[in-house]
Amino acid sequence: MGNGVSDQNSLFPNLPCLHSLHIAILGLDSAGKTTVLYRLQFGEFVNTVPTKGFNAEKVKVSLCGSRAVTFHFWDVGGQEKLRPLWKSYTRCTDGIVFVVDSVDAERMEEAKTELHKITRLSENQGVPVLVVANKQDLRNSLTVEQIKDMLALHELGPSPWHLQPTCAIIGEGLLEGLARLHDMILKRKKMLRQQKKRPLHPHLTRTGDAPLGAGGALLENNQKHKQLQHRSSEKSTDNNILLFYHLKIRRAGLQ
Ligand SMILES: Nc1nc2c(ncn2[C@@H]2O[C@H](COP(=O)(O)OP(=O)(O)O)[C@@H](O)[C@H]2O)c(=O)[nH]1
Ligand SMILES: [Mg+2]
Repeated sequence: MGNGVSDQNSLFPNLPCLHSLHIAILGLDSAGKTTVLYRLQFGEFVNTVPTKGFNAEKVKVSLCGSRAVTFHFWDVGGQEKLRPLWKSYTRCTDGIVFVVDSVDAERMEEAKTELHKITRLSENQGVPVLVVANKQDLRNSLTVEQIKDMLALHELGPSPWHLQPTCAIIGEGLLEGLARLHDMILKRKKMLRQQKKRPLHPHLTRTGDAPLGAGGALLENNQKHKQLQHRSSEKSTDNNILLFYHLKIRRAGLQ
């Protein structure tokens, strides 16, 4: 299997890469998040098991127009008890990929609630969102228009968004969606750079400067994580440390 991890990190594969884009992959359990991640990483279908913690992978993707972009994906478990932890993974994120199961009409309202909850957090205001309408290969999948209405995407507020129909099993629609997300991220970064040049009132903070240190909140959430999961594999411990330093370095780089 080919590995899409960036060359620049090949000597130190676990070191955070400042030039990669931090992307949180969220959505209800069984929507297809991990299938999306592995499809992008390996270029083929990988059978998944329900994600108890999260998967973190750096993947270099060739987008349309021969742009090669390194994404650092954080695919987080979508079970109800794990959702309070999502906000740890969206702190300082460049973008959110929110995956929905297009045949799961019954839980579309629940998906809507979670999507709006996470995008309304103050630190996520304005963060671009790629909504992935997955499992479009299935016969009774809802249409993109129906999903747009059911998720009330027009009410997402200041976050720019794009709704992409996909079939993660064969990878259809994923690169198009990522290209749109990348465009939205670049646009926002440009806007933030311009805002930074303008003087601010001394009592105001800029968007993205979370009042709590990212590391502090993360450690706080890690404790909840342990209580909730009653399970801590070596991989997830390594990944927690990796996420902690990744966010610390990103914040230092942003200041
Ligand atoms: N038919 C179909 N099944 C999919 C698709 N994407 C994922 N699945 C299946 O949906 C199930 C849940 O996928 P998974 O990636 O583990 O979901 P997660 O809980 O969101 O990470 C698995 O059985 C996948 O094979 C898709 O595009 N089409
Ligand atoms: Mg999963």
